[in-house]
Amino acid sequence: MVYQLGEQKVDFNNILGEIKSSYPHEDISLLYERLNTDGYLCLRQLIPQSDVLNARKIFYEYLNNQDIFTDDSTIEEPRSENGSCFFGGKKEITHHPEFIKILEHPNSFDFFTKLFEEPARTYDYKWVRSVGKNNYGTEAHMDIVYMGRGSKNLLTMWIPVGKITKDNGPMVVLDKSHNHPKLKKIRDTYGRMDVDKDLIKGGWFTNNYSELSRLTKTKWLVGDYDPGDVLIVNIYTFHGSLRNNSDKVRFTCDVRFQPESDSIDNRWIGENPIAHRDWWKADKEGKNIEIEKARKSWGV
Ligand SMILES: O=C(O)CCC(=O)C(=O)O
Repeated sequence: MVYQLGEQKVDFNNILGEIKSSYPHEDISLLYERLNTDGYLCLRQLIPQSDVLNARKIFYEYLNNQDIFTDDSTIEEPRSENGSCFFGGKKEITHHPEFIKILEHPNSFDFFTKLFEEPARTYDYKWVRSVGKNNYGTEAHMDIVYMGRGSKNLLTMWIPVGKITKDNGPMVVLDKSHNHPKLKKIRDTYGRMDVDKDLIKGGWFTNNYSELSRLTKTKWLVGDYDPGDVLIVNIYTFHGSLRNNSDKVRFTCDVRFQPESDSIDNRWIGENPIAHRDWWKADKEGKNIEIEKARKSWGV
């Protein structure tokens, strides 16, 4: 089967691999080890399926009210000519009680409290996304460049809002990339960048995923997801998304967790977080610089 990763068409066995599954009932020290070794955890059935499907219903109705879908759409198979919408910080959807239920589920707090060996805290800001056909969620990046002013123990949790198969454009993670020795120079340059200060367009490192798999000799891992499954990544783990090769719109949301006693990136907390205010303003004014130019100056 052929997939599209960034600008490239790729054979599954070429630079893609199957993601390793983990389960919430496994021993927490084992899961901690696995996260630290692989840079990610694909936790199956962390959140009750019924809660995820309730959020899906709300999101479907919300988008349907904006005439996003074609007439033959159903909640199981939403179709659209241009179904990609980014709802970062859009509280009418991110803070809808059915979304908050899955974004801040007690099962997640229990899990992260065990993992951190102390109470867990989450940003007030949340992200909800839909991705239409022929489109993709993100290019290859590390989350530190967007949220690196606080805890370095911050973890991203990506939540499929419904079933997501490989042809529906799921997230991909570069195996063991969070501390890979071949990526040290990239961590020491790109990984120290702050999009709101350095004003780099997009913030993505590359849309050429194979340059990173060639450099590290590791694969981009991907899976098929049922409602209730989640993917957790370290802030230095390279991740991105497969292109949505299906005609079904992909629904997801993402949320951050960190140890409560660690310092927190204040762009993401409070009633109305400032988020990327400075970066977005610079973008409107055409002041953000291209990543290619920044990479040249960093020598990576
Ligand atoms: O939704 C996606 O495919 C990627 C999301 C992502 O990059 C993130 O949550 O940090």
